[in-house]
Amino acid sequence: MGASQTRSESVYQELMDKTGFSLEQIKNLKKRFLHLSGNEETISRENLDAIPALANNPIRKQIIEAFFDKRNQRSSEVGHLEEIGFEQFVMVMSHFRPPALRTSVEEREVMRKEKLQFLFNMHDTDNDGVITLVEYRKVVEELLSKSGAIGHEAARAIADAAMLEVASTNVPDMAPDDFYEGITFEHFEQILKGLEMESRMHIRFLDVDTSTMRCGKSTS
Ligand SMILES: [Ca+2]
Repeated sequence: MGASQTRSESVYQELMDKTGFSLEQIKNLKKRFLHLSGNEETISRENLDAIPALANNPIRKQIIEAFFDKRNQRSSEVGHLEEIGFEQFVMVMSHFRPPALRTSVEEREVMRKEKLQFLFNMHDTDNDGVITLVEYRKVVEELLSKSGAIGHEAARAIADAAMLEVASTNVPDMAPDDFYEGITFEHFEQILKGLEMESRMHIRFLDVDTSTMRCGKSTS
């Protein structure tokens, strides 16, 4: 018992170093993880699919897939996992961690980039570094078809028009018959420049309100 306690504490320490979460936050995430997995070692897509708060999220599929995307494990591996363990779960969750109060400008910039990369990966499903029109259409169609009020063709037209606008903003001198390959990460950064991503990207559907996570210690 004592030995396993020590082991989990050292695993936690490693996770704290890697993610910037406090011990208390990691322990909270552990509770959440066990709840989601039904006290199992790993979480599957079905486990996340069963979260009621996610049921009506228009990009539920993308959010769930992001948990199994190896690119979100802060390593250079690509591909998809069938199931994720606690450490992998924490690594994904760390993308939603808001900056602590005493975060330097440089650190904020790094966090912002990481969060944007996470969002970019959600759209760039084949990991070729470009969000193509086809990939973009898929997201928009899913977003709009969820409401039921709009047909497939209309959704596609909206996606195409939005993409055209992105293309004309990013490549202003593009000739009419030029082919726009899609949104690169640099373009993506430009598009979302005005957005304060580093503190905005919250996650509430797991009952883990990361916006309050910045106050690591409870005051009571
Ligand atoms: Ca792509």
